[in-house]
Amino acid sequence: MKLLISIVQDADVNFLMDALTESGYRVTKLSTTGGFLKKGNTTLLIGVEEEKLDEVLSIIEANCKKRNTTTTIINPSAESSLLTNTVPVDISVGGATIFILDVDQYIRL
Ligand code: 2BA
Repeated sequence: MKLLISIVQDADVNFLMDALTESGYRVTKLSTTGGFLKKGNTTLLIGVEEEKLDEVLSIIEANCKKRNTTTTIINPSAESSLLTNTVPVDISVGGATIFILDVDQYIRL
């Protein structure tokens, strides 16, 4: 068995969870925050048999979109004035960031 730790954008979560549960997969949703943008995102824990891994990855890919956003970062070469100290950068977020771990044991009591 594998455990997928899947970080997705909040806007994709409901569609993704519906698609996964309708296909018979069990999912746990955690509210999380990205370290770079400091904005909310969602982490899904999905335990899945190895032979179903590709199907789950396809469902995630089909439901998680790439989106562009802008943030500001500190410009280290700028003078200390607040206006010139930050620069805007364009960022592409998503579709999904997925960690796939081997599950040692899966117990439901
Ligand atoms: P955030 O950390 O808020 O990152 C949002 C987006 O900002 C990232 O999208 C990426 O495009 C950009 N970004 C992140 N760190 C950056 C950096 N040091 N320099 C320049 N750009 C940077 P995604 O790659 O799609 O990641 C979406 C979210 O997935 C992340 O939100 C974070 O919560 C999670 N994530 C991604 N990679 C991770 C990792 N290696 N470990 C833990 N969480 C990760």
